[in-house]
Amino acid sequence: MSELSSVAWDFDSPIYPKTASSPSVHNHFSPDLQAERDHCAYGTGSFLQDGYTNLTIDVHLNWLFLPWHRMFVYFHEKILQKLLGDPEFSLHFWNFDNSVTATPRHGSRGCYFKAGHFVPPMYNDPSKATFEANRSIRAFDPNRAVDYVDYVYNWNPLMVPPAWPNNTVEEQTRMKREVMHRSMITLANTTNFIGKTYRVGDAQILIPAVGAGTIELVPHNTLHAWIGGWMLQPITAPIDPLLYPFHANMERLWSVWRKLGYGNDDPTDPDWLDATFLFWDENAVMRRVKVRDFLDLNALRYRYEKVNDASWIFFDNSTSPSAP
Ligand SMILES: [Cu+2]
Repeated sequence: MSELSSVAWDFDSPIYPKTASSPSVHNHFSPDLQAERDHCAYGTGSFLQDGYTNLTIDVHLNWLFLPWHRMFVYFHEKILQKLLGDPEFSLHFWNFDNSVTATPRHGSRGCYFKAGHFVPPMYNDPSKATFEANRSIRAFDPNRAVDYVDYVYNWNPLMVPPAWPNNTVEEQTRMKREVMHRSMITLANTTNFIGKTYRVGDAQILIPAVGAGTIELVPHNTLHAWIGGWMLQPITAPIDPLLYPFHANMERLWSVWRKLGYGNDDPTDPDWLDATFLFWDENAVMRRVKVRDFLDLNALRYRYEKVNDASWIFFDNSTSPSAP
């Protein structure tokens, strides 16, 4: 996968074929619709667990979040490869966490100019099939950088936001770096990072701060809220093409976390490793896949373009306004 930051993007490379959609009706096509059904089936608590009449299943707010969404993105990518007739096609990732200063500057005020802090232009251009009108106004305003620091932040008492009183660009940026640092490092031992255990017989977890892993809670949940529109609800989020590069970056962040050290490693609990899901593959064959089959990125033939994660990895809690 390659980086999809607003500075590195090639404007002329549509992920979706331009002919596949009619902007006046829908700006997405069938893989999204199938994805919507998959996500709805597993992601809204609409199914009962086997053998129970009162327990539902959900892949959010628990330890299934990261592996299930990796499967989801994987099959989506496979289906697009098939439709495009291009086995080399790969989804981009939108590394919204990239707070390195970008050139050129963005916006009429020329103020928020961090590389990953904007909805990538291809997804904000009404002439592209990757555009979606049903988003919050925030996602269209070049003067408003992505914000994964909002009131939702307070859902987890461990993650009370740092106080940066003057709200300058650099303070905003430092706050975002600190958020990433907390979600990926400070608070991110295996249990906290992957999310709460969730086994057959367990009640669906409904309170984000109770079950979600650190990056599911922030920035994932908060960015869904920031983008708004279809992205506000699991049942509709797959309609917005932005979901896929967004989640591709979530999966990338998981792989970054694994490499950070600190004893970071995936759970070894068989209830997690053998959790099994059904997905349609690129040949319209229903596949039964396990979490354990989606942990080795080499086996999946995934490789991520190297990008700059250093700004939040080495966040040092300094308050110097001149820090990068
Ligand atoms: Cu989801």
